[in-house]
Amino acid sequence: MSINDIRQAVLVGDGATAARLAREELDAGTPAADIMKDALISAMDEAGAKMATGELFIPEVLVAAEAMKAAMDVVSPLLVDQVGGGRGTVVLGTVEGDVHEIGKGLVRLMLDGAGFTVVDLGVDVPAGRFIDAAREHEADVVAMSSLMVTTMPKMKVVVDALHEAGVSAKPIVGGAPLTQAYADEIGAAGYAPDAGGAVRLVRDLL
Ligand code: B1M
Repeated sequence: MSINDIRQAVLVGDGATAARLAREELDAGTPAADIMKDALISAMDEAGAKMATGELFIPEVLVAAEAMKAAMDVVSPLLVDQVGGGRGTVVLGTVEGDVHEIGKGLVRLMLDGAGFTVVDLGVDVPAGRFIDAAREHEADVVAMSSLMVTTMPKMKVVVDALHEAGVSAKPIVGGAPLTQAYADEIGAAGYAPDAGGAVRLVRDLL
Protein backbone atom coordinates (compact mmCIF):
# COMPACT_ATOMS: atom_id res chain seq x y z
CA MET A 1 0.00 0.00 0.00
CA SER A 2 1.35 3.43 -0.90
CA ILE A 3 0.40 6.89 -2.09
CA ASN A 4 1.28 5.70 -5.57
CA ASP A 5 -1.27 2.84 -5.39
CA ILE A 6 -4.01 5.37 -4.56
CA ARG A 7 -2.87 7.49 -7.48
CA GLN A 8 -3.01 4.51 -9.83
CA ALA A 9 -6.46 3.46 -8.58
CA VAL A 10 -7.77 6.97 -9.32
CA LEU A 11 -6.16 7.01 -12.75
CA VAL A 12 -7.78 3.70 -13.76
CA GLY A 13 -11.10 4.88 -12.30
CA ASP A 14 -11.33 2.36 -9.46
CA GLY A 15 -13.04 4.50 -6.83
CA ALA A 16 -13.70 1.68 -4.36
CA THR A 17 -10.02 0.74 -4.25
CA ALA A 18 -8.92 4.38 -4.12
CA ALA A 19 -11.24 5.04 -1.16
CA ARG A 20 -10.16 1.87 0.68
CA LEU A 21 -6.45 2.59 0.18
CA ALA A 22 -6.92 6.21 1.25
CA ARG A 23 -8.56 4.98 4.48
CA GLU A 24 -5.65 2.57 5.06
CA GLU A 25 -3.12 5.32 4.38
CA LEU A 26 -4.87 7.63 6.86
CA ASP A 27 -4.92 4.83 9.44
CA ALA A 28 -1.18 4.37 8.88
CA GLY A 29 -0.69 8.01 9.89
CA THR A 30 -0.21 9.78 6.56
CA PRO A 31 -1.63 13.32 6.82
CA ALA A 32 -4.85 13.92 4.84
CA ALA A 33 -3.26 16.92 3.10
CA ASP A 34 -0.44 14.72 1.76
CA ILE A 35 -2.88 12.13 0.39
CA MET A 36 -4.91 14.89 -1.24
CA LYS A 37 -1.89 16.54 -2.85
CA ASP A 38 0.42 13.62 -3.66
CA ALA A 39 -2.19 11.01 -4.63
CA LEU A 40 -5.48 12.63 -5.63
CA ILE A 41 -4.56 16.00 -7.15
CA SER A 42 -1.42 14.48 -8.62
CA ALA A 43 -3.56 11.77 -10.32
CA MET A 44 -5.78 14.45 -11.82
CA ASP A 45 -2.73 16.35 -13.05
CA GLU A 46 -1.53 13.20 -14.79
CA ALA A 47 -5.01 12.58 -16.22
CA GLY A 48 -5.01 16.17 -17.52
CA ALA A 49 -1.58 15.76 -19.13
CA LYS A 50 -2.70 12.50 -20.76
CA MET A 51 -5.92 14.12 -21.94
CA ALA A 52 -3.89 16.91 -23.54
CA THR A 53 -1.73 14.40 -25.46
CA GLY A 54 -4.67 12.22 -26.50
CA GLU A 55 -3.53 9.31 -24.32
CA LEU A 56 -6.76 9.50 -22.29
CA PHE A 57 -10.19 10.45 -23.58
CA ILE A 58 -12.94 12.44 -21.87
CA PRO A 59 -14.92 9.38 -20.65
CA GLU A 60 -11.77 7.96 -19.02
CA VAL A 61 -10.99 11.30 -17.37
CA LEU A 62 -14.58 11.47 -16.12
CA VAL A 63 -14.27 8.00 -14.56
CA ALA A 64 -10.96 9.05 -12.94
CA ALA A 65 -12.69 12.19 -11.61
CA GLU A 66 -15.43 10.03 -10.05
CA ALA A 67 -12.77 7.81 -8.43
CA MET A 68 -11.07 10.90 -7.05
CA LYS A 69 -14.38 12.03 -5.55
CA ALA A 70 -14.81 8.63 -3.85
CA ALA A 71 -11.38 8.94 -2.23
CA MET A 72 -12.02 12.61 -1.38
CA ASP A 73 -15.07 11.55 0.63
CA VAL A 74 -12.69 9.65 2.91
CA VAL A 75 -9.93 12.24 3.08
CA SER A 76 -11.68 15.62 3.10
CA PRO A 77 -13.36 15.44 6.56
CA LEU A 78 -9.84 15.30 8.04
CA LEU A 79 -8.64 18.23 5.97
CA VAL A 80 -11.46 20.33 7.31
CA ASP A 81 -10.35 19.73 10.89
CA GLN A 82 -6.93 21.09 10.01
CA VAL A 83 -8.24 24.48 8.90
CA GLY A 84 -10.30 26.04 11.70
CA GLY A 85 -13.55 27.99 12.05
CA GLY A 86 -15.40 30.97 10.52
CA ARG A 87 -18.75 32.65 9.94
CA GLY A 88 -20.60 34.32 7.07
CA THR A 89 -22.27 33.38 3.79
CA VAL A 90 -20.43 32.45 0.61
CA VAL A 91 -22.06 32.02 -2.79
CA LEU A 92 -19.91 29.60 -4.77
CA GLY A 93 -19.84 28.34 -8.33
CA THR A 94 -17.83 27.44 -11.40
CA VAL A 95 -18.24 30.17 -13.99
CA GLU A 96 -20.25 30.02 -17.21
CA GLY A 97 -18.95 27.65 -19.87
CA ASP A 98 -16.92 25.61 -17.39
CA VAL A 99 -18.13 22.26 -15.97
CA HIS A 100 -15.09 21.39 -13.81
CA GLU A 101 -16.55 20.71 -10.37
CA ILE A 102 -13.99 18.86 -8.24
CA GLY A 103 -11.90 21.83 -7.07
CA LYS A 104 -15.03 23.87 -6.47
CA GLY A 105 -16.46 20.93 -4.50
CA LEU A 106 -13.34 20.84 -2.36
CA VAL A 107 -13.66 24.57 -1.66
CA ARG A 108 -17.30 24.00 -0.61
CA LEU A 109 -16.34 21.14 1.71
CA MET A 110 -13.62 23.17 3.41
CA LEU A 111 -15.79 26.30 3.79
CA ASP A 112 -18.68 24.19 5.11
CA GLY A 113 -16.40 22.44 7.55
CA ALA A 114 -14.96 25.75 8.70
CA GLY A 115 -18.44 26.93 9.68
CA PHE A 116 -19.39 29.19 6.76
CA THR A 117 -22.82 28.98 5.13
CA VAL A 118 -22.19 27.96 1.53
CA VAL A 119 -24.67 28.42 -1.30
CA ASP A 120 -23.28 26.17 -4.03
CA LEU A 121 -24.65 27.14 -7.45
CA GLY A 122 -22.88 24.26 -9.20
CA VAL A 123 -21.06 24.55 -12.49
CA ASP A 124 -21.56 26.56 -15.70
CA VAL A 125 -23.06 29.43 -13.70
CA PRO A 126 -23.94 32.62 -15.61
CA ALA A 127 -23.17 36.01 -14.03
CA GLY A 128 -26.83 36.76 -13.37
CA ARG A 129 -27.20 33.71 -11.12
CA PHE A 130 -24.24 34.78 -8.99
CA ILE A 131 -25.78 38.25 -8.59
CA ASP A 132 -29.30 36.93 -7.81
CA ALA A 133 -27.98 34.43 -5.26
CA ALA A 134 -25.70 37.01 -3.61
CA ARG A 135 -28.71 39.31 -3.18
CA GLU A 136 -31.12 36.58 -2.08
CA HIS A 137 -28.76 35.15 0.53
CA GLU A 138 -27.17 38.48 1.52
CA ALA A 139 -23.82 36.90 0.81
CA ASP A 140 -20.58 38.27 2.21
CA VAL A 141 -18.46 36.68 -0.49
CA VAL A 142 -18.95 35.41 -4.04
CA ALA A 143 -16.35 32.70 -4.76
CA MET A 144 -15.75 31.69 -8.37
CA SER A 145 -13.86 28.76 -9.81
CA SER A 146 -12.48 28.42 -13.33
CA LEU A 147 -10.24 25.69 -14.71
CA MET A 148 -9.78 26.99 -18.22
CA VAL A 149 -8.14 30.04 -19.73
CA THR A 150 -11.19 30.33 -21.97
CA THR A 151 -13.61 30.73 -19.04
CA MET A 152 -11.47 32.93 -16.75
CA PRO A 153 -12.78 36.13 -18.45
CA LYS A 154 -16.27 35.23 -17.17
CA MET A 155 -14.98 36.10 -13.71
CA LYS A 156 -14.53 39.71 -14.75
CA VAL A 157 -18.10 39.69 -16.07
CA VAL A 158 -19.30 38.67 -12.59
CA VAL A 159 -17.05 41.19 -10.80
CA ASP A 160 -18.37 44.00 -13.04
CA ALA A 161 -21.99 42.83 -12.73
CA LEU A 162 -21.76 42.76 -8.91
CA HIS A 163 -20.41 46.30 -9.00
CA GLU A 164 -23.06 47.54 -11.43
CA ALA A 165 -25.86 45.91 -9.41
CA GLY A 166 -24.56 47.56 -6.24
CA VAL A 167 -24.14 44.19 -4.51
CA SER A 168 -21.57 44.48 -1.73
CA ALA A 169 -20.50 40.80 -1.62
CA LYS A 170 -16.74 40.52 -2.19
CA PRO A 171 -15.75 38.53 -5.29
CA ILE A 172 -12.89 36.06 -4.95
CA VAL A 173 -11.39 33.72 -7.51
CA GLY A 174 -9.50 30.45 -7.76
CA GLY A 175 -8.72 27.53 -10.03
CA ALA A 176 -5.63 26.14 -11.71
CA PRO A 177 -5.03 28.86 -14.33
CA LEU A 178 -5.74 31.75 -11.92
CA THR A 179 -3.11 34.04 -10.38
CA GLN A 180 -3.09 36.89 -7.89
CA ALA A 181 -2.11 39.18 -10.78
CA TYR A 182 -5.22 38.18 -12.73
CA ALA A 183 -7.41 38.66 -9.66
CA ASP A 184 -5.96 42.18 -9.24
CA GLU A 185 -6.41 42.92 -12.94
CA ILE A 186 -10.15 42.12 -12.90
CA GLY A 187 -10.79 43.88 -9.57
CA ALA A 188 -11.49 40.77 -7.48
CA ALA A 189 -11.15 41.11 -3.71
CA GLY A 190 -8.85 38.12 -3.51
CA TYR A 191 -7.33 34.97 -4.98
CA ALA A 192 -6.75 31.61 -3.31
CA PRO A 193 -4.51 28.91 -4.81
CA ASP A 194 -6.28 26.03 -3.05
CA ALA A 195 -9.29 25.16 -0.90
CA GLY A 196 -7.50 25.74 2.39
CA GLY A 197 -6.38 29.12 1.07
CA ALA A 198 -9.99 29.93 0.16
CA VAL A 199 -11.00 29.39 3.80
CA ARG A 200 -8.20 31.64 5.04
CA LEU A 201 -9.03 34.28 2.43
CA VAL A 202 -12.74 34.34 3.31
CA ARG A 203 -11.89 34.56 7.00
CA ASP A 204 -9.54 37.49 6.32
CA LEU A 205 -12.13 39.33 4.23
CA LEU A 206 -14.91 39.14 6.84
CO1 B1M B 1 -10.88 19.28 -18.23
N1 B1M B 1 -9.41 20.49 -18.63
N2 B1M B 1 -11.73 19.78 -19.91
N3 B1M B 1 -12.19 17.93 -17.75
N4 B1M B 1 -9.74 18.72 -16.86
C1 B1M B 1 -8.38 20.66 -17.61
C2 B1M B 1 -8.72 21.81 -16.67
C3 B1M B 1 -7.07 20.92 -18.49
C4 B1M B 1 -5.98 21.71 -17.75
C5 B1M B 1 -6.55 19.54 -19.00
C6 B1M B 1 -5.39 19.71 -19.97
O1 B1M B 1 -5.60 19.97 -21.12
N5 B1M B 1 -4.17 19.54 -19.51
C7 B1M B 1 -7.68 21.69 -19.68
C8 B1M B 1 -7.77 23.21 -19.54
C9 B1M B 1 -6.68 23.94 -20.30
C10 B1M B 1 -6.70 25.38 -19.93
O2 B1M B 1 -7.48 26.14 -20.41
N6 B1M B 1 -5.80 25.75 -19.03
C11 B1M B 1 -9.05 21.04 -19.76
C12 B1M B 1 -9.86 21.01 -20.93
C13 B1M B 1 -9.24 21.66 -22.17
C14 B1M B 1 -11.14 20.44 -20.97
C15 B1M B 1 -12.10 20.33 -22.18
C16 B1M B 1 -12.17 21.56 -23.11
C17 B1M B 1 -11.69 19.05 -22.94
C18 B1M B 1 -12.44 18.82 -24.24
O3 B1M B 1 -13.63 18.74 -24.26
N7 B1M B 1 -11.65 18.73 -25.30
C19 B1M B 1 -13.45 20.05 -21.50
C20 B1M B 1 -14.18 21.35 -21.14
C21 B1M B 1 -15.50 21.12 -20.47
C22 B1M B 1 -16.08 22.45 -19.96
O4 B1M B 1 -15.82 22.81 -18.85
N8 B1M B 1 -16.84 23.13 -20.81
C23 B1M B 1 -12.99 19.36 -20.25
C24 B1M B 1 -13.73 18.39 -19.58
C25 B1M B 1 -13.32 17.70 -18.46
C26 B1M B 1 -14.09 16.53 -17.84
C27 B1M B 1 -15.61 16.71 -17.92
C28 B1M B 1 -13.70 15.27 -18.57
C29 B1M B 1 -13.47 16.47 -16.40
C30 B1M B 1 -14.26 17.27 -15.33
C31 B1M B 1 -15.13 16.34 -14.49
C32 B1M B 1 -15.71 17.02 -13.28
O5 B1M B 1 -15.24 18.03 -12.78
N9 B1M B 1 -16.78 16.40 -12.81
C33 B1M B 1 -12.14 17.17 -16.61
C34 B1M B 1 -11.04 17.06 -15.71
C35 B1M B 1 -11.21 16.08 -14.56
C36 B1M B 1 -9.85 17.82 -15.87
C37 B1M B 1 -8.53 17.69 -15.09
C38 B1M B 1 -7.85 16.43 -15.58
C39 B1M B 1 -8.60 17.65 -13.57
C40 B1M B 1 -9.35 18.82 -12.92
C41 B1M B 1 -9.51 18.50 -11.44
O6 B1M B 1 -10.57 18.07 -11.02
N10 B1M B 1 -8.42 18.66 -10.65
C42 B1M B 1 -7.79 19.03 -15.54
C43 B1M B 1 -6.28 18.90 -15.54
C44 B1M B 1 -5.66 19.40 -14.25
O7 B1M B 1 -6.25 20.11 -13.47
N11 B1M B 1 -4.42 19.08 -14.05
C45 B1M B 1 -8.52 19.42 -16.75
C46 B1M B 1 -8.40 18.34 -9.23
C47 B1M B 1 -8.94 19.54 -8.42
C48 B1M B 1 -8.90 19.26 -6.92
O8 B1M B 1 -8.07 20.62 -8.68
O9 B1M B 1 -9.91 21.95 -9.81
O10 B1M B 1 -7.50 22.76 -9.84
P1 B1M B 1 -8.61 22.04 -9.15
O11 B1M B 1 -8.88 22.78 -7.76
C49 B1M B 1 -7.83 23.17 -6.90
C50 B1M B 1 -7.36 24.62 -7.09
O12 B1M B 1 -7.38 25.03 -8.43
C51 B1M B 1 -8.25 25.40 -6.16
O13 B1M B 1 -8.55 24.49 -5.10
C52 B1M B 1 -8.37 23.14 -5.50
C53 B1M B 1 -7.32 22.48 -4.62
O14 B1M B 1 -7.56 22.64 -3.28
N12 B1M B 1 -9.52 25.97 -6.63
C54 B1M B 1 -10.05 27.07 -6.03
C55 B1M B 1 -10.38 25.55 -7.57
N13 B1M B 1 -11.44 26.36 -7.62
C56 B1M B 1 -11.28 27.31 -6.67
C57 B1M B 1 -12.09 28.37 -6.31
C58 B1M B 1 -11.66 29.21 -5.29
C59 B1M B 1 -10.43 29.00 -4.65
C60 B1M B 1 -9.61 27.91 -5.01
O15 B1M B 1 -12.47 30.25 -4.97
C61 B1M B 1 -11.96 31.36 -4.37
